[in-house]
Amino acid sequence: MWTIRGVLVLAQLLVGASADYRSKIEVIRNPAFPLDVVDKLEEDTMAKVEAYMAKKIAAGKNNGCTLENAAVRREWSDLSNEQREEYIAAVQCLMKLPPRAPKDRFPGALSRFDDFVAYHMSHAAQLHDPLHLFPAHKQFLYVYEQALRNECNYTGYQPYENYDRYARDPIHSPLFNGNASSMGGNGAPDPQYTGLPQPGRTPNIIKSGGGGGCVTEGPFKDMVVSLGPTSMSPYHGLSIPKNPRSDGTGSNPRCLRRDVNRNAAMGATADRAYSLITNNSNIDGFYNQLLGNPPPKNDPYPWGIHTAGHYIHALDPGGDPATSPGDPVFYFHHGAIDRLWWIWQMQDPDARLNAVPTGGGGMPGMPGMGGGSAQDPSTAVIDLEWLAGPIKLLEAHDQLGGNGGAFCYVYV
Ligand SMILES: *[C@@H]1O[C@H](CO)[C@@H](O)[C@H](O)[C@H]1NC(C)=O
Ligand SMILES: *[C@@H]1O[C@H](CO)[C@@H](O)[C@H](O)[C@H]1NC(C)=O
Ligand SMILES: *[C@@H]1O[C@H](CO)[C@@H](O)[C@H](O)[C@H]1NC(C)=O
Ligand SMILES: [Cu+2]
Repeated sequence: MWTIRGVLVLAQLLVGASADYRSKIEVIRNPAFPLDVVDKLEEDTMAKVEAYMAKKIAAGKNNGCTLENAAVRREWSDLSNEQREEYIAAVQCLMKLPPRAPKDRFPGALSRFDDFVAYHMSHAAQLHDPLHLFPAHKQFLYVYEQALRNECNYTGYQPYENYDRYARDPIHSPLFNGNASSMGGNGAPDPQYTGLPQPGRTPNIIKSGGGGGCVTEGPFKDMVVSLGPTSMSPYHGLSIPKNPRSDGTGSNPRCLRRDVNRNAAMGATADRAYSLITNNSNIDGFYNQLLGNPPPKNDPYPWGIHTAGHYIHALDPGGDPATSPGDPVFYFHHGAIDRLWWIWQMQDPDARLNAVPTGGGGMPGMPGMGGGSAQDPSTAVIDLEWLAGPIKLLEAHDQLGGNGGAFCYVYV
C-alpha cells in the first residue's frame, strides 16, 4: 500500500458562514514524497480558502461552487497506477480523435490533441503577455481537461507536477522513468544537443541532461509530432526536420524528442516556489520572479520556475515556446504554475484575486513574449476560438466559481 487516505475537514472559521458549510477535500498522499514547504503552505492556506469561500457563498457569488463539490487536481505521484494509466489512455485517445482546427490554417493539426497545439502556436504572443499568462493558461488547461473527460471518458482531473519531487533525479521519477504508468522516458542521447542557451544569466546555458533524441520508452514512444517546429524553436543546430510551412503549421511527422534535465529541474525546487509565493506581495514581483527577472545572482540554477519547468522535459516540441503543448507534459507544468498562482492569490484573496501584472522584463530567451500589454483587464477576453467560446479575462482569475461556476477546483 503506497497511498494513505485521509479526509481533511477544516474547521468552520468565519462568522457568517452558513451553519452547514464545511469543506471536505480528500487528501491522498504518496508517502514516498513527504510534504515540502509549498505543500505545507498550501495546507495552511486552506483556512484562508475556506474563509474566502464562506464569504463568497454568503454573498451568493459562488455560482454553485463549494469546497464540497470542487474537483481536485492532484500531483502525479499521488495518483494510483490505475489512475495514471487512465489519464495516459485519455491523452492517447485525444491524439486519435479528428481535429477541429481550421484545416486550411493548420494542415499539420492531425488530432484533437493537436487542436490545442494549433491554438497555442498561433496565439503565442497574446497567451504569454502579462495580462494573459495566468488566466489564459488556466482556461486552456480547463478546456483540455474537459476534452479528456467529455471526449475520452476520463474520470479524473488534470494532474500537476510538483517539480521538487523529481528535481534531483527526474529520469528515475514516476513522471519520466519510461514505464507504462509514466509520461514516457528521456530522449535517446543526441551528442548534437549541448543544452539551452540562457543569454544574460550566469551560468548562461542549461546544460544538456544527456538526452535530446527521440523518446524510446513508455506510452508516448510512438507518438507522432506533426506541427512545428517554428521560428521560436531554440534548437536550430539539431537535425529536426523543417516544417513545410514557414510558420510551422504544416504536417511534419516526426518523433517526440526530450531531454529530461536535472539542470533545469533544480531551478524549480520547493524553496524557490516558497520564496516566489511568500516574498512577493505584488503581482509584478511574483510574475517577474517566476520568469527569472532579474536573473538571480550566485545561483547555479538561475532560470526562474517557468523556464525551469518547461525545460525539465523539453525538447521538440516541448522546448519550442509556440508548440510546447505538443508534449503532453506541458499540461503538468502549466498545472503547477496555475497551482502556485492560486496559492499566491489565496494568501490575500481580496487584494490578489484580480491582480494583473503590468509587465516587466518579458520572457528571457523568448523574444516578443511576456512584454507589456495596454489592454484594460476589466474588458479583456480570452477567446480560444475552435477550442472554446470567449470568456471575460477576470473570470479566469477565479478557479472557485469563475466563468459561471465552470471553474470549480482546488489543488491538493
Ligand atoms: C465514451 O463513453 C461513451 C458511452 O459509454 C461511448 O459511447 C464512447 O464511445 C466512449 N468514447 C471513447 C472515446 O471511448
Ligand atoms: C512505474 O514506476 C512507478 C515509480 O517507480 C511505480 O510506482 C509504478 O508502479 C510503475 N508502473 C509500472 C506499470 O511498472
Ligand atoms: C525570501 O524571504 C525569506 C524570508 O522569508 C528570505 O530568507 C529569503 O532570502 C528571501 N528570498 C529572496 C529571493 O528574496
Ligand atoms: Cu503557454
